[in-house]
Amino acid sequence: MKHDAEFLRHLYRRMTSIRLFEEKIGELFLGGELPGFVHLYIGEEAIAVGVCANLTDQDYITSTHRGHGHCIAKGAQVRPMMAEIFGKATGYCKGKGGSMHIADFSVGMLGANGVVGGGYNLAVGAALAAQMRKTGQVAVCFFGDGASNRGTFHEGINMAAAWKLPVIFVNENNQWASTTPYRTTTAIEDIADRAKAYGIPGVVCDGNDVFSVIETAKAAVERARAGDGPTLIEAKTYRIKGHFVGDPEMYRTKAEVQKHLDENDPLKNFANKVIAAKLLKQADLDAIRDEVAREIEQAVGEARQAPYPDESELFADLYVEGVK
Ligand SMILES: Cc1ncc(C[n+]2csc(CCOP(=O)(O)OP(=O)(O)O)c2C)c(N)n1
Repeated sequence: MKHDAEFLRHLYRRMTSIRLFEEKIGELFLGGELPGFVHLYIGEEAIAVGVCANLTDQDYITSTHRGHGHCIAKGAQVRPMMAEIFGKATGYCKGKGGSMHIADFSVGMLGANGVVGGGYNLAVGAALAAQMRKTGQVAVCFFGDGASNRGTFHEGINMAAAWKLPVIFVNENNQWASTTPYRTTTAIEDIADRAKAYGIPGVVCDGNDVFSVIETAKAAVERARAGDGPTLIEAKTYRIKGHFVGDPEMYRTKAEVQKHLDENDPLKNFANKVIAAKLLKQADLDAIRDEVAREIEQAVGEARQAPYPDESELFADLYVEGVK
């Protein structure tokens, strides 16, 4: 492992922020404090953090209905995220977007998306803009295994491949699309194999190992920046929590979930590796966790106190005004 301690701390801080943020959101939702629906990213932290470790604030990502982790990994702040999920005026979208529409353009996070498969062509469009402006930016599209069976997947990848756009398609294969297991909807073992049909590289990585994701995404980002076009990455992982908070999960056993949690938890994987390699100590990891937990508690406290958006704001921000 050739990463320095500062970088490793950064990775752990981001993964832990996602884990603790999501645990807190689950608790608040079940406590009746949050409106709407929430879909948690627990167990998939290594994918967003590993991919985004290769990006700058100028690069773009598009996200899914399970988007909190993508936001945090790209550098969005937990305070306006929390406020947004509470529906408060201090949130990223002034409380009018909620969990599935958090965006932070200042760090290139183009938005979570309630439409499954809705991110492909936003990413392709962002990549096309980058190519035309010759900025060297790349765009990453995160999407689920269920979303890979939508027509927009094929349209988006085909156009990106034909035009050699700087876009990376990152499939988070967590084995489930709502209540449907992957193998009952998809005949092939690896979604990455579909890349062949578009003449681009298709790579499988271990989505529970942040280092595997970092290496895989690094090659794809370099290829995109060099003008050689897109890559399809499939990060194999598992959806630890229900599809949404409150999902009774009648479609799988608790033992199956526990097995994955015991064997493949990306945070435990990370801790075991860095401690065994004597790069960080358990005390370093505990200190990061405490710091993150305090930050999230503070975000909850502030979000609870914050006002709801004013009625006069109801139709504000529906259309962009004053584009120069
Ligand atoms: C176009 C569209 N079809 C259906 C839905 C309902 N829906 C919401 S999430 C979901 C499953 C998505 O599964 P996957 O893409 O594997 O993502 P995961 O939830 O596993 O992260 C479905 C069918 C939707 N939101 N949008």
